[in-house]
Amino acid sequence: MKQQLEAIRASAVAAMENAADADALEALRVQYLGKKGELTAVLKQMGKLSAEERPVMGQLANEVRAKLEAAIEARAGELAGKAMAARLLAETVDVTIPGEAHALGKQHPMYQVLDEIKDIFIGMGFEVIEDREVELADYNFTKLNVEEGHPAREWSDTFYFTEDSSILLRTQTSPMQIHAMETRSLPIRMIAPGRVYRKDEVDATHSPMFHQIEGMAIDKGITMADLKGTLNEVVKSLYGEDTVTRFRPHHFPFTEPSCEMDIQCYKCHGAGCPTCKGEGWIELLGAGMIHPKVLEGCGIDSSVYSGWAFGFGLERLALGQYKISDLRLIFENDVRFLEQF
Ligand code: 2NM
Repeated sequence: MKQQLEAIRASAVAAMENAADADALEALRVQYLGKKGELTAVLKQMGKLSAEERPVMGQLANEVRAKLEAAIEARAGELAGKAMAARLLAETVDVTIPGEAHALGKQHPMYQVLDEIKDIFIGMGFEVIEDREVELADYNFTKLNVEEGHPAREWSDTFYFTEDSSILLRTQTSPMQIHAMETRSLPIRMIAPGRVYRKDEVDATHSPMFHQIEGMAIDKGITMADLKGTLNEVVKSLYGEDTVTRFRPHHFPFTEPSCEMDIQCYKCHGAGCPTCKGEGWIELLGAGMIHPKVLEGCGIDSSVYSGWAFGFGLERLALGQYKISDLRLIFENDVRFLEQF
């Protein structure tokens, strides 16, 4: 029995010292110390020993057991250390590597202009209203006094969704003003900025999608003097206190009377230069007194209320303001272009 115990000790300790991993070590523990293990099997034969031999063998067996347990513990510690070292190596973070630089975006120049315009109108008590881009032809045309058969309603100019020409991508932001007239209580002071769509080929001055900003004021006793006074103030806020303006008669179906507003060229002050193409004046926007038919169509009594309205293209304004020569640059979103503003 002594030789058996010595043999177990020698082979078990050698095997444990070389156990490849925690699983192998556990298998060895079961093999030697488990209920059906080799050491346990030897101990079960103790009963056959004489009274003198039994305590001697008992002591030796306990020594062997202690030796095996110590070998398991020692190897487990070694294996854990190795595993930790491998993990540290695998998960090493070099805190001295410089961080990744993330490029910061910037507001698009056209939206910078839009924000400036919004701020000016908000300061004058106007609300900013945005609405749907898919519209009924009724709201985009008919209620604006653009009757069926009007050239602006041609299929060649407008993106229609239906064969009967009743649903379309709005060609102007005015339908927002119609919705406001129908749903809001008076008085109304609002501006309506947003995308509009027309079937235009892309070139330096055209795009099938562009931005408009329209606005209006409706109340009792509103006159053309309010239109001129308000728009003059807006333009002075945008281009400077000494900006000179002029109003020319024009025609729009939705306003009567209608006008166009020019500013005297901020570059040459009227003398004529490349900026104003020799004109001395720069065309800025269209405006007018809202047609009584438009007011009545929205349920507003035109014998009590009157209003003025205006509209202009935002891209054209931004192009002029930043001296950008090609509309396409506005939409390409090339960072090298956008960074310049
Ligand atoms: C323009 C020029 C003149 C305009 C009129 C209306 C409405 F809905 F009140 F009738 N909205 N926008 C208007 C007037 C738009 O754009 C060149």
